[in-house]
Amino acid sequence: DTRAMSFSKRANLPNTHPLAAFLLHLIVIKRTNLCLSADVTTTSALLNIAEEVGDSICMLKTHVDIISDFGEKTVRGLRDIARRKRFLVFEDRKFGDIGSTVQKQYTAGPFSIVRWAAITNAHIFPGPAIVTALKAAAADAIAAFNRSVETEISVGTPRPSSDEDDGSFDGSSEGVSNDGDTTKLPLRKRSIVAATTIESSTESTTLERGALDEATAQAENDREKALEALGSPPLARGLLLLAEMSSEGNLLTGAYTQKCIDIARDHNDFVIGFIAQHDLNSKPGDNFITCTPGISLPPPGQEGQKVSGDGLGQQYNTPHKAIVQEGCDVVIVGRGILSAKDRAAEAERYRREAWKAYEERVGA
Ligand code: 5BU
Repeated sequence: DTRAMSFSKRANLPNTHPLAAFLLHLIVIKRTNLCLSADVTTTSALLNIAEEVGDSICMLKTHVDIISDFGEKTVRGLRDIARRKRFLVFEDRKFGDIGSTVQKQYTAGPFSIVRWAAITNAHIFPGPAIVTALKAAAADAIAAFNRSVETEISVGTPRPSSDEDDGSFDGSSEGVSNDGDTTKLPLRKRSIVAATTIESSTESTTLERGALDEATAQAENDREKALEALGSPPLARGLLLLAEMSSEGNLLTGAYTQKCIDIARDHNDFVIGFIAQHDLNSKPGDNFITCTPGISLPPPGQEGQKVSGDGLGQQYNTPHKAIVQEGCDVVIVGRGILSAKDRAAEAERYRREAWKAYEERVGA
């Protein structure tokens, strides 16, 4: 039963996707199961909020199609902050089309999501091919990137040392072209590791896990050391399936939700979890991470007050209800934090509440 299990234990269960394992360890070390929904409309607003609340979150969720000046500056800026503040980037793209189209939407166009978002999400109403198509596109992008790095290594092009590995990669949708621009290849060391990981995943993950266990054990005493031991995120991509929604009258229920779980089980080498309103792990071996939007707290000093909705269909629950009663793992908060006067302090308040609820659930 994953509900009663600590995140570190879950990180070490067999068949845990490397990115999921990384996220679970990161959550434990930073003591945060909070994801910020950074629903802002300019690059500077995005980078400002990421900087302000980065220490309090494990994940930052974007809607890049609302950013009016999205570009290289957005990607690089976010990557730098994520690397420094230690969180994963999740693009809330909600893919929902035939396989061929979602591959292009994932890897091409102005956003090239696969380049910079470790995690994205998809609806399953088009059928399971949406998952296999996105999985194949992610694998291709990573393989193309690794090939270009290998070429580069064999040619012996020197690399700028400031560009360290961080699980993101620059370059075109077809991967990185070896056009001599070394600034486009920020991931040399990690990609060599990742190539090994992809080919012989059992060996390398076992090795890595020993180190990670030590890292999480150290977290209580020395967060910085633990984060250092955790290292960079793996060069891997993960998908969340939309199993349930928070909005009033939504149709993601019953048999539809069940189908989503079946598809996730069939592809747990790519699907790391769900967007859902309650924990959907039910079979032995299930270890999906439940990420839950529609979360809000009454303002400080008005603790008894109920938070209901936004007048546009959104419905809210408290972190305690989502995590303790419903068994959710990561709570996603947008306006609750974004509209606060002191956003860093408010993010900390949400982090504390969500972490306390997790500790209560697992009996820590
Ligand atoms: P809010 O400001 O905390 O209400 O923002 C919630 C975010 O989560 C927002 O970006 C939505 O697009 C997103 N969301 C949601 O609210 N409910 C859902 O069921 C899904 C996504 Br799926």
